[in-house]
Amino acid sequence: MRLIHTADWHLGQTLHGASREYEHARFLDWLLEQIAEQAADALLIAGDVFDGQNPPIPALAQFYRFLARATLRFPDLDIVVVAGNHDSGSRLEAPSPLLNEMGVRVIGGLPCDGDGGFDPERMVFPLHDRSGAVAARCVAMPYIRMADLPPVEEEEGVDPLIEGVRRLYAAAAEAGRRNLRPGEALILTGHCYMTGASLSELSERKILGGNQHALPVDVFPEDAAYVALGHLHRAQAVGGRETVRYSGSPIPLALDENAYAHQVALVEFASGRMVEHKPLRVPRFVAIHRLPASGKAAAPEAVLEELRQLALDPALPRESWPYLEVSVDLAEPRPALRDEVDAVLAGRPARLLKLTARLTGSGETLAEAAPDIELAALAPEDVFRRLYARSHEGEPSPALLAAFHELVASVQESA
Ligand SMILES: [Mn+2]
Repeated sequence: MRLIHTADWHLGQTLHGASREYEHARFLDWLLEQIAEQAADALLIAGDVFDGQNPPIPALAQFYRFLARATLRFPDLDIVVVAGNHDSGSRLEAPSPLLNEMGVRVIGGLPCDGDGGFDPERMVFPLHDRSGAVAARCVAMPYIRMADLPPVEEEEGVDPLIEGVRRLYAAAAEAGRRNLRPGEALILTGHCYMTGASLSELSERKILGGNQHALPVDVFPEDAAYVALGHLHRAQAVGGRETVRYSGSPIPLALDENAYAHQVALVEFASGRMVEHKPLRVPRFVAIHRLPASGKAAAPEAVLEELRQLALDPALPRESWPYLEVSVDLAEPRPALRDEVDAVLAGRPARLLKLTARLTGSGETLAEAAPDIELAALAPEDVFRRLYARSHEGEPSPALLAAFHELVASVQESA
């Protein structure tokens, strides 16, 4: 049995104002081809299908169009989807009556029995191999919210939050085991933050009580043949267990994720065990260029020159023009910097997403720079010079000082 594990699509995302719809469309086309080429029997989507609780209409259309194409083209493909912290679990689950008929299982929140208690049986789904035989039982655990956790009695050295998650996984895995026949693999999903994992600061929101509540890998029972995780955008195994993995996101969701090897995971099982794990690299449909390419901060002239020299492909259609992030160190004011960058890019096939000017002054506030001086004892020009030194190096130019005095005079006149 071969499954494709993916997560963190974040359909509907915008990156510094740029729509990702084109990249997502290309990824979903590519994924359909991979399902065919790799002869996958199952597809697991481990949360954060959408970027927000109320996804934009094109994102909803994209998801359902994908499911329709996948189920039409691969009628025997088992598809399991769980909600992540970005998704609205109930919104994701709402079309379940239709999706179930198509062989798509969606778990948005912990399933309950008639009395409102946790009913893990309802989150266990069979995964079939090519012959149609059950090869695995997938325990589809979605993102766990604080309110989902069972009450845990106070005990020395026991973190009630981690213990609560552990008990939920234990109950869920037990439900999986009750269904398991010899030779079948026990597969779990999860959307959570694990200890010892590396993350991007910008786009992976800390979840479930924050970073201090990262989960230890032993919340997942040892007899799980595979744990398909979502939430972190960098593909990685967790806690030294090769069978507990984040698939990572298929596209970079922040500029600093540019260097990640974005992929989906092809995982093969035989006789109830994982026998192979293979990353399938997702092609990059839109390039990201971060300048300076050296990663070292540089002055505006150097960065503008690098931007001038940047090789760009004029044959690219607009939707695949590369994204640019430009960072400049500013030792003195340069109010026209944005215009200068725009001028270098005018008529060229690239999209500037982010321009960062880092001021190289002392960074000290007035109180830090002169703790013993009363503000009233300073002349306006002294205050101005200290403000200048906070942001910039050297002395303000005579023209800037003259403009400042003109401004002071006009304020005093009107007062
Ligand atoms: Mn997430």
